[in-house]
Amino acid sequence: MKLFEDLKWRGLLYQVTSEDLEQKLNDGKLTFYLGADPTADSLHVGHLLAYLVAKRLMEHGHQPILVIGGGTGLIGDPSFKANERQLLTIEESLKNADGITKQVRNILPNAKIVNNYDWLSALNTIEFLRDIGKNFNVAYMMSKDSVKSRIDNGISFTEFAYQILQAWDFEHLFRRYNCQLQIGGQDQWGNIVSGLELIRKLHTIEAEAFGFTFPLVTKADGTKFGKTESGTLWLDKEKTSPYEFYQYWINTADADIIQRLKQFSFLPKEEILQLEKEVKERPELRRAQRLLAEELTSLVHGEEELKKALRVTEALFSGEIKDLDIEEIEMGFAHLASSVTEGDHNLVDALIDLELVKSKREARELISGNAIYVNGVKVSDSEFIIKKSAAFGEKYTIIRKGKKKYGVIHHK
Ligand code: 629
Repeated sequence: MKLFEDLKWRGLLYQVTSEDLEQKLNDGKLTFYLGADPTADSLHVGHLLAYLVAKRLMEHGHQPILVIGGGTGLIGDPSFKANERQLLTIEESLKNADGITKQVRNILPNAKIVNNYDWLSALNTIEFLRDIGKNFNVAYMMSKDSVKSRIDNGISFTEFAYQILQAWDFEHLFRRYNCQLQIGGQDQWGNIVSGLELIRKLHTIEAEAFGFTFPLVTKADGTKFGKTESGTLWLDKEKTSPYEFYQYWINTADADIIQRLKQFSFLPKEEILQLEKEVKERPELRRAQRLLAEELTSLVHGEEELKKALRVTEALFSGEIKDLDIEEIEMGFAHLASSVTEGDHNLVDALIDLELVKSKREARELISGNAIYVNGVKVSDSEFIIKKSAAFGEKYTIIRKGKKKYGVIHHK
């Protein structure tokens, strides 16, 4: 299938700056760019979608430039943000830029990566106001949807000027690398258009430059995509373990899974249509969810981590956790209800501490009723003592109540 048609079918085209883009995209060979500001030390799944769109373009022969916003990150993009941002220190920004550069390189190993701090920090004030600022009309800048709400509620000159910097980036990349296309999520439309207009003013009105945006990812139940109980779904495995990452995708609702496969997976259309049938006929198999979870966990974390995530998933499902190693235990249980103890601990008290039972009596009943497992082994003695020496890595004792309820004892 042609690229433009494929992007459209996958729901990855929201706005395009010109009808001519269809032909350009289908022909291949454009140099295009995508930017991300180092506002945190890791990317999240919202960014992932953007880099996957870049990957699709690459696979059709287009050349990517991935901009790390070391400069713009120090200013703060106000687009669709309700409040003024807290400024990052230079150190934070550099550290964050380092972290996200590694992640970007991991997702798109062959892409060119540049940092806009390199050219934005060289810009002097007179040049900025005379040569660049003259091309921007304030009333027009204020009318953009992305900043409109902030005009009444408060916006600093710093954030207001952000769109000029992003516009200048596009012009800079156009001039230096003949970069003709910028892509981004729908929140970036205003910034992308500013760049095109600047290019036309500084070059010629016919200058061939384009932009397109992809839509915000939504869920059928109206809750926010990319959020878990513990917060944002990060790409950094220290912040979101590969197991949690895998679980997020495997738990995608049937109502959302086909859309998610279209946007996030590289499976061809025919296979996705086949899966659509399967989801309708045999939803209990969750094959579509499994395929997506495996593809993305392997892409972001690699085959080894995917294997561990699968082992942990299987162990938690079957209750057979005896053979997991300490790393896998941490992956699967670190984010669960836990209590800390020094040395050994009585099982009945542990059940109460973990709020798995309401009373000692309930605890004893469950134990004698064979409903309690310690580290994957059934315990029927209500005097049972949990020993630090028998814990996983002498650190974690995993307690299970019934089939699915877990708690963790951390031994100090
Ligand atoms: C300089 C900076 C540029 C071009 C872009 C940028 C960053 C841009 C931005 N992007 C978001 C971010 O950094 O703020 N001003 O978190 C984010 N982006 C990916 C998608 C996005 C967008 O990195 O475009 O829509 C999320 O899906 O919010 O010269």
